[in-house]
Amino acid sequence: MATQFVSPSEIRTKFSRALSSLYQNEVPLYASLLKAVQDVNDATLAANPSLKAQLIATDELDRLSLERHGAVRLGTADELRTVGRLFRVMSMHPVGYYDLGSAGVPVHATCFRPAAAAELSRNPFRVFASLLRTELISSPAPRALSREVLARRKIFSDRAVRLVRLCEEQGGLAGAEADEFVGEAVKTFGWHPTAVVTAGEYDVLARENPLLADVVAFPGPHVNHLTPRTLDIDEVQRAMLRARIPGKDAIEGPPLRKCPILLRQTSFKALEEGVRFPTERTGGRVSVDEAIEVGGVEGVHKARFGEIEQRGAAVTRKGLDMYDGMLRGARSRGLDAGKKGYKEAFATYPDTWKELRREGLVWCHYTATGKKGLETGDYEGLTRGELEEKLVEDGFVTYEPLVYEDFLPVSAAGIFQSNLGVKGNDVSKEAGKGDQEGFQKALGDLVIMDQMKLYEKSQAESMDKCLAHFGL
Ligand code: OOG
Ligand code: NI
Repeated sequence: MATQFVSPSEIRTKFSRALSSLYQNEVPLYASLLKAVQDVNDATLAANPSLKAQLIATDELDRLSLERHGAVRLGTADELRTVGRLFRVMSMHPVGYYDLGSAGVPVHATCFRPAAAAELSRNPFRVFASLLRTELISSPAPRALSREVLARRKIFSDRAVRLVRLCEEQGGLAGAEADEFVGEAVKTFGWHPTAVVTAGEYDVLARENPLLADVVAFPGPHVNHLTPRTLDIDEVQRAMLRARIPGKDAIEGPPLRKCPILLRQTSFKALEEGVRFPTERTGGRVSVDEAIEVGGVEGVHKARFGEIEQRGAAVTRKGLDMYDGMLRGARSRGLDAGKKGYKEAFATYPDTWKELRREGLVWCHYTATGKKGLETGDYEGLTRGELEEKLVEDGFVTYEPLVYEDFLPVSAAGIFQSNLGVKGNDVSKEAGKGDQEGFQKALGDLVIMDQMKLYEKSQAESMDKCLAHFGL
C-alpha cells in the first residue's frame, strides 16, 4: 500500500498553530494582543451581518483570527538555504526580494509563502525571512566578531534536518513524521535565554547596530513577531491603547480608504527580556542540540513584539508604482504614516473598485455571474482584454480583487527601526544597491518567484474558467 502523506497545507497549519502557542508562552503580552484582536473581530462581525455571511461562504470564519505571518532574521547563507528547504516541506516558497539596506537596515529578505491560489486559500501563513549582510557593517571589529560567531552556530536540530531530507527523498511526510517535523521545526525559532557571546561582546555588537546583537548573540533565530489578521485595524489600534498595550503611534501602509489596498500594519513595541551572558564565549561549535550550562551575568534584550495586519487588494505593477510615488512624495515632505497630511498625499489614488480595475491598478479574480443568454457571436473578433471588459459590462462576469499576499519594504524597514532602535545611517554606502543576485545565490536552487507573475497567473486562470464556461 502506498504511504499516505500529510498534505503540505496541513503541516503548514500545524506549524503556524505550534509557533503561535510557543510565542504566546514566551511573550505573554502577545496572548493579550490576540485576545484584543478576537474581541474587535467579534464586534465587527456582530455589527456587520453581511460581512459575516461572506466569511462563512468563503469558509474563512473559523480561521479569521489565526496568524497570517511571522518573521525571522538569519545570519548566514547556509541558514537561509536550510530554512528554505524546511519551509518547502510546507509548500512555502521564496516570493519576492526585499532590499532594506537602502533604508539603513543591513539585511535583505524574501517571503516564504504558498504560491498557488489553492494553497493560499487553504492557509496563507507566510514568514518574512531576512538575511544579515555583514558586508554592510562598516566597523571591522563587530563585523569580524559577527562572522566568527555565526560561522560556528548550528540553528537546526539534527532531527529537523533529517526529516527535511526524508521529505525530499520520499516526496512527503507521513503522519508521525509530519508531527515530529512540526515539533523540530518550531524549536528552531524558539527563544534562548542564554546568549552565546559575553556581555562585553554583546555591547560591541549592539553599539554598532542593535540588529547585529539580535541576529548574532543567540544560539538561534528566534521568531521576532507573529501577526494575526483583523477586520478593523483602526479599532484594534484604539483597543490596544485601552488595554494599556504599548502600541505604536500610527498604522503603517496606505491610509484608511473605502477600497483597501495592500497591507496596513501596527504593533506593540518590543519588550525587554532577560538574558544570561556567559563569562566566556561559548566554546567549540554552538549547537541548539546542546544545553548550554554557563555562569555569567544577567542582562536584557529587546527585539520581540506583536503585530496586527489588515490586508487589502493586490495591486499591479502600475498600481504599486502609483502607490510608491505618492508615498515617496509624502515622505519627502516629512509626512510619515499618522502625521497630518499623510492621508491627503494619497487623495488622487482611485478609490472605487470599478476605477481600480478598469485602470489596471488591481489584480482580480473573475467568476461567471450565472446570467444566461450570452450570444457567442457578439464576442467574436475581440482581443482578450476587450472580451474581459465586455463580459463584465454585460453582466456575465463579476470580479473581486485578489488579496495582497506580500510585504511592503518601507513598512518592513519601519518595523525593524522602531523595534530595534536601528538608526537610518548605521550602514555603509554600499547598502543602496541591494543584492538580489547574492540573495539568490544564498538560497541555492530555490528560485525566488516574482509576486506580480503569481497574481497575473491567478487572475488569468480565473478568466480562463469564465471563457471556457461560456464557450468563448
Ligand atoms: C521583519 C519586518 C517585516 C512586516 O510585517 O513588514 C515584517 C522583521 O522585523 O524581522 O514582518
Ligand atoms: Ni510583520
